[in-house]
Amino acid sequence: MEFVDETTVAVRSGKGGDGAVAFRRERNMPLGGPTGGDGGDGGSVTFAADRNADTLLPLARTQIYAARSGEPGKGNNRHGASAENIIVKVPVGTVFFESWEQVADLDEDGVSWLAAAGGRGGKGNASFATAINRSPREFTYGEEGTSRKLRLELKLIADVGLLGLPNAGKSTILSRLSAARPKIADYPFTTLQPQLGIVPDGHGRELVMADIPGIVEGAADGSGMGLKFLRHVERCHFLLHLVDVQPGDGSDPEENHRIINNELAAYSPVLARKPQIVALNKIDLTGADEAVDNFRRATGLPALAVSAASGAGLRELAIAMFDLSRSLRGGAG
Ligand SMILES: Nc1nc2c(ncn2[C@@H]2O[C@H](COP(=O)(O)OP(=O)(O)OP(=O)(O)O)[C@@H](O)[C@H]2O)c(=O)[nH]1
Ligand SMILES: [Mg+2]
Repeated sequence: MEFVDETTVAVRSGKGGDGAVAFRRERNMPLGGPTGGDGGDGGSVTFAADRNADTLLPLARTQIYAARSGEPGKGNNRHGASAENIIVKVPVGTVFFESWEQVADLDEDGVSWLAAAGGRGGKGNASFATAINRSPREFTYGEEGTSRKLRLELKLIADVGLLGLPNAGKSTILSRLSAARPKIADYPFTTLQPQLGIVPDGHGRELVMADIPGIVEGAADGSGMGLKFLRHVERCHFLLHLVDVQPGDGSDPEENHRIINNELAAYSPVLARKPQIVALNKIDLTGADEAVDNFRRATGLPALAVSAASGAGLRELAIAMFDLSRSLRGGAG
């Protein structure tokens, strides 16, 4: 399914039905007791986070969610029917903005937000009868509904953001560590949309990892896909920075590592400060050992050495991720 992570929608709740004015008809009495029923409530519009939803595409197609009005009250003390409420399912991690102000953040499965409450139904004249006024003509109108224009942004909820230049082997790593089966190919820009995978540790704990594709030199200035997918790692606890240790295009691993960090810093200082695990990938290639040493020496980083192809170092990588995750959460989980 097409991945849409930003859209605008209009919502409108229904007006409440008006209260009715009616009287019992009895012989000998021009005006019997009041029997005007209350109006029904207008329908509301609610958004609910659902972990089975993974794109805002259905909302982008629909554009407006308008609930119906409640029915007016009737004679014989009959109340008008209330309109049906609309519940719109959105992916977990959907954030709502109204005129640039954040108004809701559905960051957990099952949580919901009432975006537009239905107007309450009006009172029929039966509600106004008193000992003194036995034939009231008063009633109230149903409340108006509300209209809002909302902008929705999906920020995937992942623990780990997987970054690296095109062709670094991000999709291959994701497919080795999780049950996700992304497309893998020996050319850049194979992956065009963020992909999620769940990494189990074998002891009942798991980490959600998001592969963020499309970061290239100059992405901050709009090159290629740009940096729009980086918002999906804003809430990650840490990043897994994957570096091809022996790039086929002859480029330099340290330089490639720097490019990603520069783009991160250009996008957001907060993101640039997130803890990183650096992993050098493709150590199965000949000459990789020397390249690993060079990288560690040049950067001073304790980069892990892995091969997504052969599986070498992946266990250590997984352990490092779970350890870091635990220490970032203050020892819990
Ligand atoms: N030799 C070797 N090749 C690898 C390894 N990991 C990935 N590759 C290859 O590198 C190429 C790119 O791998 P992908 O997983 O598609 O890379 P990616 O980072 O997801 O690339 P994009 O989606 O284009 O950004 C593919 O041909 C993979 O088979 C590895 O550990 N060793
Ligand atoms: Mg990929």
